[in-house]
Amino acid sequence: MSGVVSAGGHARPCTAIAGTNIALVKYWGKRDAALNLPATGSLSLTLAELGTRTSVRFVDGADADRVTVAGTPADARFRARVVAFLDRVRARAGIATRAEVATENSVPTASGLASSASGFAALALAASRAAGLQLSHGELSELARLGSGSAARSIFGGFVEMARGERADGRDAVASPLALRDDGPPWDLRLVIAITAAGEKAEGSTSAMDRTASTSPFFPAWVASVPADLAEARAAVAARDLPGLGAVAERSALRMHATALAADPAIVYWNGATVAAIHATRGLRARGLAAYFTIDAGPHVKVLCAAAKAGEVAAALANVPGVLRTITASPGPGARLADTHLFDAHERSGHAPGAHAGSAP
Ligand code: 2P0
Repeated sequence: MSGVVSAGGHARPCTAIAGTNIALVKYWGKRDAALNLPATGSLSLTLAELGTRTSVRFVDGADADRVTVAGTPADARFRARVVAFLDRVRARAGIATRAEVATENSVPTASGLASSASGFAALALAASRAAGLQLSHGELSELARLGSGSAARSIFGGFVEMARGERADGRDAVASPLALRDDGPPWDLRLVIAITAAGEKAEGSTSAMDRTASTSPFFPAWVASVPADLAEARAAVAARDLPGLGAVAERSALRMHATALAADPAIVYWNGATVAAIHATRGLRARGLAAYFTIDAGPHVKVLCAAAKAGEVAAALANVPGVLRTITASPGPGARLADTHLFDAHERSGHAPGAHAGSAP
């Protein structure tokens, strides 16, 4: 296919925005590494404020892919991941043209929250469109999954369920949005994130989940436990039942970390402030405030609560020794196209806009 490249050599740029997502029923472990197929399903909430904007254009005659992050050339590891992903898009579109990719994260620098979920969701949408492909949401989710398992969920907004799938080719390992009952009360939720350390996480999820699967004696029990958690979480979302959803979320996060702690060598993502924030959240609950924590592959603690209680939760977490700051995020939409291309901004100003920074996809 050659129609994507104009006579001037630069194809029409496509830009996509995606929010990151936080799993309330966790994904931890793969059933196939090559196709990045999860060992279990998962269930998440897509966020509005924390995400990625990515612009892609295919450039006729270019001899290599060019990848920038916040206006600066990407490091070799990140670039290799993006190039491998572009290769999949090119193969699907039947083109060989190299691309320019400009990406930036709306995540505070050094917060450790820069996300491959929003990164590969935005890249899947922007790169496929720039290559002339019109993929369905399900196809985009499948494509995003090949970049990062959690990215499959960020194609959709709000509550999202990722299917484990049964097929060897992964066509059914895709996410889909969870519907809320139309006749229910408004469900205005927030996620208050307690930042408990600066900088990158200790070990990336991919290697940590692989080691958990191959060495943790608890891994089979973890995998067996997830379908019941998914069913319970799905029902709690449908019923807008915050205590019900929160109870599953805490259980899922603790079981995920328990199975990782039992790997050899052990995977310990928590620090002292992580544990203190867990206790603070339980303390809020003992005083009647419905707040529920989850923890990902890092030391930060993310607390789900009603929007009206987010200020109180943030204040309580900010008082926990070792908590550096809090960020309050709202539920957000799925991946979407945008009109403002990063190339234009970077070419005009010579540098990235200061409001966006980050170091991961
Ligand atoms: C999740 N995490 O469900 C879980 C919980 C972290 C803890 O998905 O190897 O970057 O690229 O598929 O998606 C982070 O792992 O891993 C993750 P890969 P990914 O959100």
